Amino acid sequence: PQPSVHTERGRVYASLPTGDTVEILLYGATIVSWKSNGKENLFVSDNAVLDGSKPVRGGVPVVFPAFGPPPKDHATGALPQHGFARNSTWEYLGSSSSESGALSKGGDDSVKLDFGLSAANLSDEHKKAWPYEFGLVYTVTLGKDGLQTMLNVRNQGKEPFEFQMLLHTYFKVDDVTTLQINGLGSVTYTDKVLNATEHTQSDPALKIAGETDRVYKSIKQDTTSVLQGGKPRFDVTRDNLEDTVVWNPWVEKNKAMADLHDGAYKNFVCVEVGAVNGWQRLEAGETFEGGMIVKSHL
Ligand code: TA6
Repeated sequence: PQPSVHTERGRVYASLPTGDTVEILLYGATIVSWKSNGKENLFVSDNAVLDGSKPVRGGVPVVFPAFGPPPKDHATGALPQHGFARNSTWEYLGSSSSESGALSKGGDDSVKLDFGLSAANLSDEHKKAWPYEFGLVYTVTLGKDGLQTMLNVRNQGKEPFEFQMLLHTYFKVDDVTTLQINGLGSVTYTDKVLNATEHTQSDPALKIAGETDRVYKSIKQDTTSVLQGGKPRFDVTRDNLEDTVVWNPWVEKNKAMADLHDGAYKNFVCVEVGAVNGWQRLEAGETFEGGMIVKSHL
């Protein structure tokens, strides 16, 4: 049997002969479901807004061209928090399953879905706020060994521009209080819960015991792992990206977010790979590509 892909009502669905599935909204090119052996890997809030009126609270929102609140004195300063990619409608460019992705030997054990966004797809407001000729191609590859996403950024104009990018992944977990995150030991991070002060993590493992919002930077080794109850659950490997954000809103922030249902914080942790430490500069005609490979252990 071959992988199957179909689109309906602004969503693209793909499945493998193994039964693994992925579902992507054209809105934000937001992956809203990735199932391995029938088990959901991604968290989407019960109160998530899915009609395109605001970014999805969950799945894998694409953050571009700025991470967080854009600095007022920067070219991205007039854009919304986390930029416009996650709240614009992308074009579905098609699929291929003969590709031999990094996850598999190609053939029918992987299916690659391509999505595109360019200045032409933007609202007038966003185009005015950031008037650069850019082109994004976002590739989601569902493989038997996991999920790979890559964002290709091209400067199609004559002016150089600066950007940040990040994949704001909400991983579904049984209990955030009994998980640990490995791979960030002795890495320097900005702690946004402690007034954006700089710290270096001494422990090899990070545990979530309260609101957590840390931007780990220039991480040497490329994989961050989430263990649930001491057992490996997700391995997130960065591809040409050096930074990883770990976020959990905990009780108070959860209550303050209308699109995050009560108690939701217990069932997700965001491990977000990106290039968010400073700005990537693209000269006219240049491209940048970065992404992740996620392995789900069941
Ligand atoms: O990635 C962490 C973060 O920047 C947090 O500071 C929090 O703002 C989170 O993103 C969610 O942002 P959003 O704009 O989706 O509500």
